[in-house]
Amino acid sequence: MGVLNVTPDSFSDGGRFMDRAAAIAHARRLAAEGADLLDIGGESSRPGAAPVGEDEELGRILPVLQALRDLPIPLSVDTRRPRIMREALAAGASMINDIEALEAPGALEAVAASSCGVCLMHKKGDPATMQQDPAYADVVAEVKAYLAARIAACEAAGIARERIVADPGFGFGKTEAHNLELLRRLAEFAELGVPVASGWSRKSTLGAITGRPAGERLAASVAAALLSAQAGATILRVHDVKETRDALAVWLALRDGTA
Ligand code: PT1
Repeated sequence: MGVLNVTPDSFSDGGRFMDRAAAIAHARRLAAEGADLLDIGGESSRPGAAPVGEDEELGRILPVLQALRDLPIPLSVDTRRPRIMREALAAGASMINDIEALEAPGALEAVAASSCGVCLMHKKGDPATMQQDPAYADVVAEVKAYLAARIAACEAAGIARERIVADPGFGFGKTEAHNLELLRRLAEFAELGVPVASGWSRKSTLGAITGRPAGERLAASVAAALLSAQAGATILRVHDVKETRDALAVWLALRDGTA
């Protein structure tokens, strides 16, 4: 899953893709580099990010979504808002990626009314404050129980299990130790019975490990993506599609004896 930020304040792209044409061109490049899926976001959710108005978010996402409908890969929209979900689905989105796991009033209904896929992500708190001393007794147990409950809520709302992906939400209300514990035990999330997604790309825990700023976390991001895949994640949310695919190709050649 290639990341397409259509935000002026995104944590690593620094607004370079605010320009609509640039965002569209970048999406085409990610697709050409081998992305199986693109995730279009109009509101940054990195730590400390402020919420964006609904009309502003819609105005960022919809034109890009419409311009990319001819791509041969499905498009996901990263949003917490039911109105944006409905408009994005009407404009051809195939998946909703929600860092709030459809908790907003009306979100379950918006997704249930279509046949799209949905990514349910765990977070503790809101992006503006979520890194202020997050605490868990057992981070894996708590995140897993939350995702299981959200999967059950989806099924009760008429969203079939086959449409659902679960994501532990690396960096969302988690310390470096929490993020590492979740990655170390990521294989346990298979017990949820749905595909697992993982997003480590350029995140601050990789900065803490390597001592590098967001723009220099490529190798660390590829390593985290590969480790996620080896632990069973089948959707990797990444900025650097080409490099991640190469790393996966080496592992898959070894695993499957295809080279
Ligand atoms: C993610 C994800 C996402 N991450 C899904 N959607 C972001 N499903 C946005 C940092 O610590 O992992 N899964 N949508 C980006 N969010 C963050 C969070 C970016 C933390 C940066 C950090 O640097």
